[in-house]
Amino acid sequence: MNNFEPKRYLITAALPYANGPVHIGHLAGCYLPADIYTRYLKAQGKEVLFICGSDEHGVPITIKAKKEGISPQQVVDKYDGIMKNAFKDFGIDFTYYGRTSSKTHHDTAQEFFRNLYDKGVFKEEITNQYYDVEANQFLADRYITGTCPRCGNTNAYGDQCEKCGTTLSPTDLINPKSTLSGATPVLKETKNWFLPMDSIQQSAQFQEYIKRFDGWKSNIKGQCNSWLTEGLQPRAMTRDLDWGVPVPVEDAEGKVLYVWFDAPIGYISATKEYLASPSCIDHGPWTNWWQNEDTALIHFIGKDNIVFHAIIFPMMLMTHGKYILPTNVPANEFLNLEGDKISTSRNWAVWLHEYLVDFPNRQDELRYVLTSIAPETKDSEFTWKDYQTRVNSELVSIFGNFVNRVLVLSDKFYEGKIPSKPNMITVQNIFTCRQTCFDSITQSLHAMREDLDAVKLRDAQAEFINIARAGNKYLADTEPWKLIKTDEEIVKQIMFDAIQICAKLAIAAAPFLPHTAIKLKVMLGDENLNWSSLFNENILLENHQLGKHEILYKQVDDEEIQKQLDRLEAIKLANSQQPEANSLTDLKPDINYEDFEKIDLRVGKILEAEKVPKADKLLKLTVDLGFEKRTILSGIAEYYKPEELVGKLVTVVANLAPRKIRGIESQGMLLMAGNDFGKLFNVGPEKDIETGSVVK
Ligand code: B3M
Ligand code: ZN
Repeated sequence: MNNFEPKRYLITAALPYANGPVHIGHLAGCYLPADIYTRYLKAQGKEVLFICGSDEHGVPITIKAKKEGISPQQVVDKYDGIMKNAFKDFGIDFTYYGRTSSKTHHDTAQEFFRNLYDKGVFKEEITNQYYDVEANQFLADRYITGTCPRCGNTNAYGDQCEKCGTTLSPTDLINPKSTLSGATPVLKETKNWFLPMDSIQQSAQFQEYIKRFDGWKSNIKGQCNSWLTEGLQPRAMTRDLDWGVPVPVEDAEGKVLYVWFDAPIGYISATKEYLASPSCIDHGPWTNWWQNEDTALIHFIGKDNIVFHAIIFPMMLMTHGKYILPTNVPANEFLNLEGDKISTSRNWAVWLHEYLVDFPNRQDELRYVLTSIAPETKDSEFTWKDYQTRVNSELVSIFGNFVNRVLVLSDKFYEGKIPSKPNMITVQNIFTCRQTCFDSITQSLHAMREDLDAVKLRDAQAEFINIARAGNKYLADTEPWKLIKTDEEIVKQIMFDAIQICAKLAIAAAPFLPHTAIKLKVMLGDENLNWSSLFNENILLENHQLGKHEILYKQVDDEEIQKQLDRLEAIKLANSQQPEANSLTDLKPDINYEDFEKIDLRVGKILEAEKVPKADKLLKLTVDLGFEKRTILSGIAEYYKPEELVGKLVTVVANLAPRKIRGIESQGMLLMAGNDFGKLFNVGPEKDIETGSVVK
């Protein structure tokens, strides 16, 4: 791959499952880096397609449909639009966003399968799969739960134990249960088509291909090498499922393509769709993009998708024979949120659409912070405090402040016109400051470019901020606002320089902070500033009229952050009261009597109940404990209407330390019983007994 000068770049970002909205983990892990890199390539005038789309097949979709009581098609129709809008709002500038439910996709995926089938690539195998007799269907791995043979977690899935992280196969589970009916599944024979990954691994072509890993990021190399060392196993490319692309061969009724077979082909079908669409002009035939060695194919993904993009998809492409193989797979690790894994089902996330409600027009602030902490080599963590610090002390105080100072002074001194430069002799007085500033900027620009080329976007963005830093230092060292009284000529030079630095910032901001870049270009009076002049000494010329200026970034204040923290605290509380599926036999470790005695349980009576604004799951209750009244927040809004609760006797943990949630102090907790099917029931005394009575 060394010295490879691609003619065109095909950038892909993992097709997100259309089963939920987009959160900051998605953005930081995959879509933002892909967008920055694509914008960088385009800025240089390269020919680029940036392809993505909704992954509308697979078990995650069917699970969501079951949960919401709607059809899989309704699920994907709903989320396809939501996801597309969220990406657009944050400036993720896909050339084309497709859907794997499209006809082109079904045709393309089926043709691809048929091609390998006709070549005799697949091994047909009869295996025993779990079957739910009551639900009358084969069970996907995710539809089977049971006890993990490694750690004893009774809630492990057929493909993985989420407690200890072990990869499992459904038959490994002790005491397996179907999540569809609760029945114990039986093994039943079924025929499927397997990709012989074991023998492909041995092929000369694959061995040649994996040499590319050497130039890739260490996290990918590491994961792939460990798969390869263990030895790859044949993997079924078809599944017994009723949602997906039908298997296009005889004797395959009730079977669909494995979602990881069809999804990456989605990149191909989306490319085809785009190139055939009226909005596309002049990008040549799709085969140029997929079947021509002049193309660089780069897959941006999260770490859970590595094996599929770096090993399985390339094996499919190579056995087909006509396709190019990935040039690079810059995968990121995971982003955590406030000390915990991001989780859609536990609502532990910052959702993009919700962020925009609380921080309207502040997309670039989030882009900036997520790039600063991108999990490029290891997992990283988003916290709201850190968000505040980075926005305030970097975007506001360094970048925004520099631009603002320059434009305010230009207005004041020259009515917004770029001053003419004085002769070189006059400039001698500020020679060193100036030299230091421009040396430092040139160095940062070079480093930024190298980092962008290497997809080290955190470092690249840090270099971008260094440019503004150097500009600030130049102003602080020369103090033009003082000099103007004594040395007007020198001030002209300083301000001329400072405006050039603003222009460099406007150009260099474009990949990272696209909304800001446009705004700043308008403020500088030239919307056409472009990458090719980034290294020029003089970008905007004497007498050029600058535009109107405004503040680039607002301070993030403490209340805004507290509001977000309160929201997460409320989610934590609601989650702590959610019944855990299949936790019936999952006992906590023993405690002794003294531990139990520490808990003061009392009978209380609910006097008032109301919803907590903007917290779907929470109710605010006033509870009479006999000796006093308490305010208690409880995460039971999904199970009880406020009016049903008034007058009910409840059991209260009366000595639980108060917690502040959504600005309200909660002074205790109600006991609730939860079952497997997601219901909650109040645990109160059987007969009317006076409030305040001790429960033990
Ligand atoms: N939909 C998994 C995911 O969303 C899967 C990616 C497909 S990329 C071809 O993480
Ligand atoms: Zn386990």
